[in-house]
Amino acid sequence: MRIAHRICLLGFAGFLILCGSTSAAAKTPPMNREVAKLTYAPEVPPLITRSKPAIVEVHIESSVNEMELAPNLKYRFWGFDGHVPGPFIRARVGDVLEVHLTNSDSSGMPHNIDFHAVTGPGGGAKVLTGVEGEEKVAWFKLLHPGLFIYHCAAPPVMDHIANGMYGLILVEPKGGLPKVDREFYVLQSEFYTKEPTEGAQTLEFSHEEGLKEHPHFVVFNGRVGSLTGAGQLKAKTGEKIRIFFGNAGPNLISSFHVIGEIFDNVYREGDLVSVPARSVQTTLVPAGGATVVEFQLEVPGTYTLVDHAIFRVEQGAVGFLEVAGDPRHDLFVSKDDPEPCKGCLVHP
Ligand SMILES: [Cu+2]
Repeated sequence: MRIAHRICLLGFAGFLILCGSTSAAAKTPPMNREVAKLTYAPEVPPLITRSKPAIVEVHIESSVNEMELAPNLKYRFWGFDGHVPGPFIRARVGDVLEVHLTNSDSSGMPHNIDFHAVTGPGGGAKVLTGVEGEEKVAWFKLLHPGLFIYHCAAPPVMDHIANGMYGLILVEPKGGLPKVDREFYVLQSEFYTKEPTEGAQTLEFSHEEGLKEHPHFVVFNGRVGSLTGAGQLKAKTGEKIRIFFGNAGPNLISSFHVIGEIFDNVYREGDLVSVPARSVQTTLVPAGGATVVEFQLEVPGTYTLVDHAIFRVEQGAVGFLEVAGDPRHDLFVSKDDPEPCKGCLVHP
């Protein structure tokens, strides 16, 4: 068994050998190899232009980093590549994902990755668990197109997710996705913290609050304000945009909505095979799920991304898309100037 296993790994390195045993091994044509271009939210890697499947090499590091969770409040995030959410991975159906996961967490915790895009035990977690200083390598053939969450699944899994170990992997369908003008990576998640002591500048994780499903923060892209101010998304009228939206949970379902827009296409639950839903106001995204939405921009101004379970806006689930362009008085006009919306979190 051990010898067969080694032969299989050698096969993946050059000639992909699909194996159960050496005698049953079957060869497929050689696959090209490429190193995945990883990006961090809200950036998305470029469209795949090749026509043949490839071995897609992905290098990811797990670590613990103190970063800002809310203005003037820090948190010890457990994350991938020092980012929360982790890198966006873009591949295509039929590709082989070659994962190199290095544990750089000096606290001594083991980490791994469960890719929801991977077919096999634990979504890969069972073969990727590594301790400090260790690099684990595994190969997974991507059988299903879609937009998928990945997350650490080392025990206790809920703590590893709650502390920031997640991201998105896009498996493009055969033939790829239609070109749009801009793509964005937005991921929602919650954070559960203890009541801060007076003057504390660092918040501490609370497993108990997680059990009660009482988050203190519900955020986009890992912190309060990631998509506001300098972080707001930008586009122009006339453009078609696509948002890859994930919900890492760990507990809540998201009611994803963009104030002032109607989604032209919703690839519900990240399903890139079925015909998308058309003309949708708000779409549900389960914990551990994702969606892809597309819409055309007609009227300039500020649009607001929210979880329409609207109290969550006060917990951080809000972001802006600033759209530049000439007014469209044929579509949106008033005899009065816009009223300032003082103290309003959703209409800047
Ligand atoms: Cu972990």
